[in-house]
Amino acid sequence: MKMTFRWFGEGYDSISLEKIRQIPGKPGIVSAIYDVPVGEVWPVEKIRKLKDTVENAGLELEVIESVNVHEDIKLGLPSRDRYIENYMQTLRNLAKFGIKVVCYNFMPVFDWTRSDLAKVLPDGSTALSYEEEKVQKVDPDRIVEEVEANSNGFELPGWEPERLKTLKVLFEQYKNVDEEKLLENLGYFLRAIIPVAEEVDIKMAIHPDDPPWSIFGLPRIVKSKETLEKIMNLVDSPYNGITLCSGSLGANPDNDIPALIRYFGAKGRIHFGHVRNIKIHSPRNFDESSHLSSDGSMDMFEIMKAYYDIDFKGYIRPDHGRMIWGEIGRPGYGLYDRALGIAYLNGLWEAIDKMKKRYSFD
Ligand code: DNO
Ligand code: MN
Repeated sequence: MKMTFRWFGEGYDSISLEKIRQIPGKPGIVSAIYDVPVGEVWPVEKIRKLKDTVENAGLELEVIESVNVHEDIKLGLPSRDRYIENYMQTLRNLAKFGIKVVCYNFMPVFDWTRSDLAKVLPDGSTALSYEEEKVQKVDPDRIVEEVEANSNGFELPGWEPERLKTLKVLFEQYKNVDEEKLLENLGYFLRAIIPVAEEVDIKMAIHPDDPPWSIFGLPRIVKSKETLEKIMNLVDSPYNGITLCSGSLGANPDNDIPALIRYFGAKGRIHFGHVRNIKIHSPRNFDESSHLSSDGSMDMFEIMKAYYDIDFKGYIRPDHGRMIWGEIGRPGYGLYDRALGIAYLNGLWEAIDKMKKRYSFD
């Protein structure tokens, strides 16, 4: 297991690499390039600059999260071929700089969705939170106005002001795309890019839908064991793999996270683990909690043990954290709570390792 930390890059993240370097165990960096429009090729010079910045700070960059997929690919429009070509070129460019894993998602229109980006928890910290009732109240035909009204003054990924203008058109286009069609479009994309991924030795790792059920009437295809299995079968290659996000999949209690890790891990399909906890209050209502098992609904020990038992050699990162100790910044991506998450996950790992090796516990 290689522990990592997500960093949004110079000018996009208020947390410096110098601070990240002081997190116990010195995690590797997970990052991306943000000033290239989705669908265009990531230029070699920009990748080199990112790689150099990270390495000059004494850190490693082997994981990209995310190379986003252009909406035309998800919609299956004729223009997708150009964007797929570009995606393949981006993979080739990334490979030149030693990138080993590329995380991506296939969620229509939005990345993760929450109804509150700064819910105040009883201890005074704030967390991302999801309430189904609030989300259901959003009328897809009034999506721009509704999203603006609900966003609490923050921006969610995919909710950028300039993109809001195109939302109505996108929603119209998705009326012709059901889950079957979306899966077909993912298959088309994977059949094109996986041979390139194999050639340049980059493992593709799809991130689950967050939350793992349909919102705003849009199709969702990465939400359970069955759907992941279908995706793995689209192209039977270890390069067609998964980012197993415990907080995303775990929002549906039917998803047994340790069992999923063991199942897809045994097949060599998990390349990246997002390990975080959430507190489920009632079906489809949850807050993101600290990483500690007793603060949420996930058994983090069992999750780490599953990774240990499959002899996981991929990358792990804590996922969203709360905002604590007065920190302000990008919701879900503060320094303190995620650094605590790393210390805790590393602690679990060390304990499991020593119990097994020294005392032969199972
Ligand atoms: C949520 C986060 C996501 C993730 C993207 C991957 O759990 O990990 O924002 O980065 O969906 O493409
Ligand atoms: Mn995640």
